[in-house]
Amino acid sequence: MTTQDELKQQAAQQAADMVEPGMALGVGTGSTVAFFIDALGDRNRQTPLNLKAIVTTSNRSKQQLEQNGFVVNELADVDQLDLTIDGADRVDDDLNGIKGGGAAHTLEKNVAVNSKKNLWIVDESKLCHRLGDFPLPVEVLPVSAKQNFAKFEQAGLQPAYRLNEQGERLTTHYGNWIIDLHVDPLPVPDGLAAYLDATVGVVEHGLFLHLVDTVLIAHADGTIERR
Ligand code: ABF
Repeated sequence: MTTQDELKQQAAQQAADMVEPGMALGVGTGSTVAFFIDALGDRNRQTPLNLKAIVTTSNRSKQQLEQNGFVVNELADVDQLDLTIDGADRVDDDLNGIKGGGAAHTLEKNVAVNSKKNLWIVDESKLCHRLGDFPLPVEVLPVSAKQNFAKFEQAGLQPAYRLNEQGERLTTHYGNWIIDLHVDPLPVPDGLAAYLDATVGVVEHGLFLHLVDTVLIAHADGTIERR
């Protein structure tokens, strides 16, 4: 039987094969991306890819890239990325997704929008027809979190602060808090995204709409589907 990790690994391997020499590459975060980084390292050791730049979205990925012999750049050092490879928490039928289960979606979105192409690698457990069964993460400034929370509550978005292992509000890399919204299904993702984009105090939300070009999906039967 193919385990979920083996499925992720197969999709990650295919993604590594899609990286072209000399690219400026974005690399995301998560357990699937971890397999991708090792596969990319193997490929680079066999035949150097001479990547122009590599930007990543977490310290964990950065460390793993460096262990694989890559030099990691900051987004600020790069004009534009050619391709970004990342995972996702949910992907719907239109290739829209939710990210931010690891509270890193602000940097993930900044990397994604500054990349000519975006590729996600997921196993089939991430697929859904409509977004909503995974809570929607919203990173907010602590200074106005109370008012934002109340506004989300009034709008029927069922907000909840994300907590850390100590039961305190989880603080993001940028010193902000995460409010998870619970609306299943999300009736109009574009409308909700526009509402959140227009809400002062919201730093970034985890709706990634019309951003991804290709998704590699590892199915339980061992096939990799490309959408
Ligand atoms: C989340 O986890 C995402 O933003 C990330 O890309 C995703 C995928 O992780 P995994 O591959 O472990 O499911 O935080």
